[in-house]
Amino acid sequence: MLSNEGAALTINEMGYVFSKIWSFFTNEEYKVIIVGLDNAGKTTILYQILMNEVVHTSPTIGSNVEEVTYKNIHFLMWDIGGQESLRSAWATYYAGTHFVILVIDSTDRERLHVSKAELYNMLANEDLKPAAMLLYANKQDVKGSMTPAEISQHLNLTSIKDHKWNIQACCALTGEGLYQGLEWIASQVRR
Ligand code: G3D
Ligand code: MG
Repeated sequence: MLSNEGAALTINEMGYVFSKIWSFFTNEEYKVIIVGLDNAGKTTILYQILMNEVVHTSPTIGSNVEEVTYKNIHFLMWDIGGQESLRSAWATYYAGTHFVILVIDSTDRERLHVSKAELYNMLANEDLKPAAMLLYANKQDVKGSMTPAEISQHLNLTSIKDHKWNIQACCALTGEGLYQGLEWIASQVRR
């Protein structure tokens, strides 16, 4: 889906579309983990997706971990690239994960290698073997931000053969592109 296409939806239309997409999930429990560097836009994305819905959050797991349950979907979200000591702890959340959403700050060229290292760490983890990877190239509204193609090249995504993956341009502030990413996830569920 390497593109910026797609007219922006209004907030209400987006809420409708999301509820349609998530209705695919209603018969089974799905676990989605959302990771990315601090400041990548994870929280903004999740709340944009779940807007107008009652959201249950449990802030108890840890300071940089957020847990959200929406219908039958369990979202677990944390910052990568923080304290090294926490990394082994994150891996304990991997079991049973169906989807990993890796949020990239497309303006942050300096730290793209950190996201890359974490991506390949996750891909190598046995517990994430069945998981599909959605990458959001966020902050596309910022002038000079890296394109999905550029990020894809830096991360060497085409070398990934043992996981389904997709990179989607987005802007979490407006919601543009978020729907297309979720649509890809839904298409994986329907398979
Ligand atoms: P995190 O949860 O990954 O740490 P946040 O990231 O969701 O808290 O977002 C970090 C900052 O980036 C926020 O700015 C947020 O508004 C901004 N941001 C998120 N998505 C976008 C985007 O698509 N475009 C732009 N321009 N900014 C975005 P503040 O100023 O609140 O810290
Ligand atoms: Mg956050």
